[in-house]
Amino acid sequence: MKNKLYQHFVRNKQQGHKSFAVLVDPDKVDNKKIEQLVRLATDAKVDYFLVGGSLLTSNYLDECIQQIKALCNIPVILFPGSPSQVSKYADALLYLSLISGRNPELLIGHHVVSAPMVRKSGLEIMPTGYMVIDGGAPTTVSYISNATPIPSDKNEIALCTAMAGEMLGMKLIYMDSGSGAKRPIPESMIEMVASQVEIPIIIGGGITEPEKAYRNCKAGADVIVVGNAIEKDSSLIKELSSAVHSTAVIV
Ligand code: 1GP
Repeated sequence: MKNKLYQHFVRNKQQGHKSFAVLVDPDKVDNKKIEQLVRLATDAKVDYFLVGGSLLTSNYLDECIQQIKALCNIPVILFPGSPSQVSKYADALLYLSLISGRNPELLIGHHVVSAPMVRKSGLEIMPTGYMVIDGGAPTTVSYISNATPIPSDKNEIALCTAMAGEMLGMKLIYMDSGSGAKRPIPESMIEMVASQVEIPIIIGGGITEPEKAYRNCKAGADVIVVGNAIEKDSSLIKELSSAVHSTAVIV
């Protein structure tokens, strides 16, 4: 099985390098917007594009990825909201299991149904323990997943969930307060999880300021994901990316 990108994640973690990922929702872009986004992302040395959404209504996923790949070498990682969001044009797939919820379909059901298709895609598969954290108001992911998010002040629940995910063999932990969350994940929660989990940790949801991205990295995040804030103001890419990359960590 391919694991080139994952090795990259692990190496970065070992060396204390933090990464910045831009989330692209195919429903919210067109070829022109992608061209602009790719230009800004290349200039800002963005590490990854994540592509997907909790709910996609357009049929633009394949074309969107092909367009990004034609314009740059930034790896494209699928962040699928459903099994239909698998595209062979991407480099890798976050194979998400919603370990913070108790919805069997999102823990294993969808995976069983889509396994042959996922295998056939030839994508690099990254088994990811996906944890939704309460972001102050219902988000698309909390509604669609039909699963209760982890309360944002229950650091121990987050820690035990992430530990269980790691021991079950997940290769990444993605803690997400949902796209456009009112409140991003508190640093204290990131710090607690990072103190006892060795696999790379992705943090996203409601991050709008470079300072918050920086503090999250200091707390132990390995990859910061921003979507919504960049959709509103794409010039933020540069500041967010510099803030993440400026995090000096002694390892
Ligand atoms: C959502 O973590 C991602 O799943 C990014 O969230 O769109 O709020 O940046 P935002």
